[in-house]
Amino acid sequence: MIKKLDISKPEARLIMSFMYVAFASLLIGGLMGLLQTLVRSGTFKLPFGIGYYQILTVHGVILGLVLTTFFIIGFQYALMSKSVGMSNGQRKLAWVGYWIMMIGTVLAATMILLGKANVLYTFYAPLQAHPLYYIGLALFVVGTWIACFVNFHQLAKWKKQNPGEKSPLMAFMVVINMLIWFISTLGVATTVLFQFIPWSLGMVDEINVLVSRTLFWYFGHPLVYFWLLPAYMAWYTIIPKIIGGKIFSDALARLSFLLFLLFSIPVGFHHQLTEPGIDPFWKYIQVVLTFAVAIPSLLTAFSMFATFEMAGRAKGYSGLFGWFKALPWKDVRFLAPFIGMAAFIPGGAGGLINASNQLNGVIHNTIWVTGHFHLTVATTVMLTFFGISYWLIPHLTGKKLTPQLNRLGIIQTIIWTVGMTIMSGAMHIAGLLGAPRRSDYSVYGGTEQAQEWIGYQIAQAIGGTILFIGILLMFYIFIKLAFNSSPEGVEEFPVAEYGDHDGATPKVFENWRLWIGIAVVLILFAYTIPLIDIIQNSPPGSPGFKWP
Ligand code: HAS
Ligand code: CU
Repeated sequence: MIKKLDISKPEARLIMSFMYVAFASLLIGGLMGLLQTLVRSGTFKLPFGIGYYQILTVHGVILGLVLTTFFIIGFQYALMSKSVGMSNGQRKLAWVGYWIMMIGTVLAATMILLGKANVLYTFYAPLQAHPLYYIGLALFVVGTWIACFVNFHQLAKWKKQNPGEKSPLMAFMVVINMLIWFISTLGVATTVLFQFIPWSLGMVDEINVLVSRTLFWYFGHPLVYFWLLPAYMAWYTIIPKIIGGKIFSDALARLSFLLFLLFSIPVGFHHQLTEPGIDPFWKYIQVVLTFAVAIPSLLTAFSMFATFEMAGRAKGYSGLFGWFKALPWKDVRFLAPFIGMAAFIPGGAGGLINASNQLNGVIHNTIWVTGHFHLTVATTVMLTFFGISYWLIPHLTGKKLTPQLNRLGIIQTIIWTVGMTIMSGAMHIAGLLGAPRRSDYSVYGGTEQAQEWIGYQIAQAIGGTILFIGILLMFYIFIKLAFNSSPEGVEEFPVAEYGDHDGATPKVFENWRLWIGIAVVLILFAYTIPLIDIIQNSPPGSPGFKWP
C-alpha cells in the first residue's frame, strides 16, 4: 500500500499561486506564437512598431521558462505534499521562493516589453540586453533554488521520521528532478553573474562568446529534461491509477530517473556541434553520452506499454492488441497525456537525428529544430501538463471535473493535436528544405530556394491559429476548473499502487552520495578539458550588439 497524505488548504493556496502564473503565461506566450506564425506567413505586419524579435523573446521566455517552471514547481509541491508532507516552515520558505521568482519574472518581462532585451530565451552573446533582464533571470533562478531546498528538506525530514523505509516514489522523482535543475542552473548562473551582468553594466567591454554559450548549454540541455521529468512522474505514478491499472515496476521507474541524473547534464555540446572552437573529440564524447540519455526514455516507453497491457489483461482483454480497447479513451485525464506519449515517438526520433553529427549539419539553425521542440516540449510535455491540470486544479480548489469539462478537454486535446501536427510537420519539412529558424519574414531576394518555404510557412500559420484556439479553450477550461462552483464533491488526486508481483527495489538506489558523485564525475569528465581549452585559446572577446 502506498501511504497518501492530504493536501491542506494553505498548501493548496501555494500550489494554485504557481498555477495562476503558469496559465496566464500560456495565454500571453500563446498569443505571441500566433503573431510569429502570422508574420512569417508573409501576410501580416506587426503594429505599433513592435519587433519580431521582441515577440519571439516574449514567446520563448514566457513559455519555455516561466510557464514550465511555475507549473513544474507547483506540481512538484503537490506530489511532495501528497507523499511526504509539507511543514509550516517549509511552506513559508516556499512562498519566499515564489515571490523571488515573481520579482525576477516581472523585471525580465518589463525589459522585454520595453524592447530592451530582444535577445531570445537563449540570450546568445554578443547580442546584449539591458542589465535588468539578466538580473531578473538571476533572481528567477535564485527563487527556484529555494524550491529545490524545500523539496530536499521535505524528503530528508520524512527519511528521519521513517528510518530505513524506502522513500515514496513521487518524492524520489521530484528530488532527482530538482537535483538536475540545481546542478545545471549553476552553469547559467555563472555566465549571467560573471559574464553578462558586468558586460551589460559596462564594467567590462568584452564578453567571451564561446564560454558564455558553453555555460548556457551546460544548463540548456538538462533544462529540457527538467520539463520532461514531471511528465514522466505523471506517467509512472498517476496514469496507471487513471486507467485502472498498477505501476509496472518501482525499481525500473527509479532506475530510469537515476539514469537521467547521470546523463542529462554532460551533453550540452550536442547544441554546439557546428560551433568552431570546441575540440571534435569532446563533441564526440558528449554525443555518445547524449545517446545514453535516450535509454531512460526507452525504458519509460517500455514501462508505459507494459502498464497499458497489464491493465488491459487484468480486465479480461486478450490477443496481441486487445488491451488497447481497455484504455479509457473518453477520459481526458488519460487521453491528453497519451497523445503526449505518442508524440514523443517522432519527437524523440527527431532528437536522435539532431544528435547525430552529420545530420545535425543538415538541420542545425533551421526551423526543423523548432518543429522538434514543439513536438517534445509543446506536445509531449504540455499535453501531459494539461492532463494533470484536469484533476489537480479541481482537487486543489475543492471542485470536480464535470462531464462537460471533460468533453471540452477532449475537444481541446484534438484541437491541439491537429494544430501541432500541421505546424510542427510543416516546420520539419521546411527545415529540411533549408528554411532558417529564429528569423523574421524575408524572401531572401526572391531566391528559388526561399520560394519553396512559403507554402510551409502558410501551413505553420494555419497550425498556429488552430493552436491558439486550443490555448483559448484551455484557458477557459482552467478558469472553469478553478472557479466554477460544482456541488458534486471534490476531484480525486489519483495515486497509483504497485502490482502484486512488484519485486524489491535495490537499496543502492537511495544512496544519494553515490549517484550525485557519479553525476559530478561525468560532468567533470565531459567538460573540464574542453572548457580549459576554450578559455585558453579563445579569440579576443566581443563588444555588445543591441537589436534595434
Ligand atoms: Fe531536443 C534541440 C537532441 C529530447 C527540447 N531540443 C532542442 C531544443 C529544444 C529541445 C527546446 O542533439 C532547441 C534548443 C534551442 O533553442 O536551440 N532532444 C535530443 C535528444 C532527445 C531530445 C537526443 N528535446 C528533447 C526533449 C525536449 C527537447 C524531451 C523537451 C521537453 N535536441 C537534441 C539536439 C538538439 C535539440 C541535438 C540541437 C539541435 C540543433 O542543432 O540546434 C532525446 O531525449 C529523445 C529520446 C526519446 C526517445 C523517445 C521515447 C518514446 C517514448 C514514448 C512512448 C510512447 C507510448 C505511447 C508508450 C527515444 C517515451 C504509445 C502510443 C502509440 C500510439 C503506439
Ligand atoms: Cu539537448
